[in-house]
Amino acid sequence: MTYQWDIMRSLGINDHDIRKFTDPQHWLEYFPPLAKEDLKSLGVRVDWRRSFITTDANPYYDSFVRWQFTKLKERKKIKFGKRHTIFSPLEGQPSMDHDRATGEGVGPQEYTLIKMKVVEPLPKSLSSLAGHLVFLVAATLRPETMYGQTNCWLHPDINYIAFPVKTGEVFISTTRAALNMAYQDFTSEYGKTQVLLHLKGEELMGVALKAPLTSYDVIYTLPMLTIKEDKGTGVVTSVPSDAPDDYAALRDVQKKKALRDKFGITNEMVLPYKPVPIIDIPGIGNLSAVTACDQFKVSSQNDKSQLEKAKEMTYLKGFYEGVLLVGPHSGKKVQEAKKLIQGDMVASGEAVLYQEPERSVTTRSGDQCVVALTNQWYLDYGEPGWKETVRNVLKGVRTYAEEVNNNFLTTLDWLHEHACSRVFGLGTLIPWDPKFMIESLSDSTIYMSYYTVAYLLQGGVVNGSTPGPLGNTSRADDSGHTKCGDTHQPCLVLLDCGIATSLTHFDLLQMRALFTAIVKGDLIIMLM
Ligand code: ANZ
Repeated sequence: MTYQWDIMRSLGINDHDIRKFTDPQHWLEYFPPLAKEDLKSLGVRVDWRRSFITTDANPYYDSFVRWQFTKLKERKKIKFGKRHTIFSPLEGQPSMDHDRATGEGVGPQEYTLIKMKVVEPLPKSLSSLAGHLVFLVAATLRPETMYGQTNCWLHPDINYIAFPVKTGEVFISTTRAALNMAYQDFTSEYGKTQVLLHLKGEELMGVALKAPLTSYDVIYTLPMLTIKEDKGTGVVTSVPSDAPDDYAALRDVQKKKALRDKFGITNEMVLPYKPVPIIDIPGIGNLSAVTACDQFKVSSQNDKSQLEKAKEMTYLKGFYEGVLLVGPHSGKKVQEAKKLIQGDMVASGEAVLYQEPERSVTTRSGDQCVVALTNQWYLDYGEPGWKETVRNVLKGVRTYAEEVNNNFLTTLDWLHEHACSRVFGLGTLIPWDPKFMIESLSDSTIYMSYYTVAYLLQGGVVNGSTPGPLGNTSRADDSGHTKCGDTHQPCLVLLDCGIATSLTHFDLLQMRALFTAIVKGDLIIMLM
């Protein structure tokens, strides 16, 4: 492991001086002049008068960002509430892209957790939980297929835990999934799970379960060797009619007596269970996984390459063209039925919604992130009206390549709520709630525009400690308020005084549309 201290030493800084970096401000004073010298020695041509620090160490920039956020707040673009966010338990705050060592761009993935109730009397391995309602909770992206469940998969070598949730019920999942749930208000103490039992998958084989919607009265836990420990809950519900993985694995257990014997699985737990037709896919039929596995001659659950082909054939077509054959939503397209069935199961208490990072996210401090429900200020980028405004602005923007324009449009489509507050770090405090800081990607959305006038305000003094050519009218005083006493003032001053110059510069940068938007105080981020 390389410590920060080692990195600082490798830069040629002695131990005595390294200590000074415990004060975050020291970073701001130490590195900028060195970076400038390095860039100069590379021959980079830079207008150094436009250099500035982007934290509250620089009152000009600080008031610029406070102005921006006050404007957004006034226009009701910033809201407060509990939101799902990628979160570091170690740091106790959301982990944004630039905080991450791995997992840049990774967001939360929602799963439906299917509550598969362990039939009483509880099996021996769970006997200490007698008196509780115990559930194996399976993470699925396909709630509409629950009519076709034939069994539940567990990996014999994975470790699971049993833990209580707020409702008094007991859930069984991997520790990793339980931690995510604990940060999503599942457990009585936020972020904490109380472990009632540690269980290896093999101890849970052949357990009888009652699962929602399936036509089988009782289904059983069976071994699957391809379950991933770092995905979902490690508990997987099996729908062999529509999931090639499930069909291949069920066939394995049905064909291989030795496999059943190894895990104490009796014939009754497996042999009577057949894939149930629940979804018709035009051109493939009503047992799409069976058809696909046959067509690609999938030999077993480990036949990865053929399974991939089988899944490719069924999944996409299933989603867009599949039609449900059973239940109250029979006749509806899968696309439409998915949400309805999910909603029905959540309302009846048979399922709960759960989220986890789409892929592994680790912070720079080495922590594995979870998805947490946290109270935070967030930018409501998903708001349709706001998106429409930006689409309209975009129509007037001439991008050099068509591709750039398309990228903006695609981004607009997926952009949604974006956490913009954090608990610690360097930056600008949220003007109306200074116990939070503005997250440093959120405050960088329109900061490029500051370059156009930075030299007028600061004249190249990076922390703004001496007034620039415009005088010090827009500087904040010690209390953090501008001298004019109005948080809007700095930018008005900035625009009023700098307008002629900045317009030229915006033209130069072909960013006129952006500038127009700033003057109106409208959303800019999507144009960046
Ligand atoms: C029922 C079902 C029916 C599923 C169906 C798929 C198709 P992707 O799309 O790759 O994210 N799953 C869940 N957790 C798993 C784990 N830890 N290891 C292996 N498989 C796991 O896969 C999501 C699907 O993978 C989930 O949806 C689950 O199977 C399975 F026709 O549930 B599905």
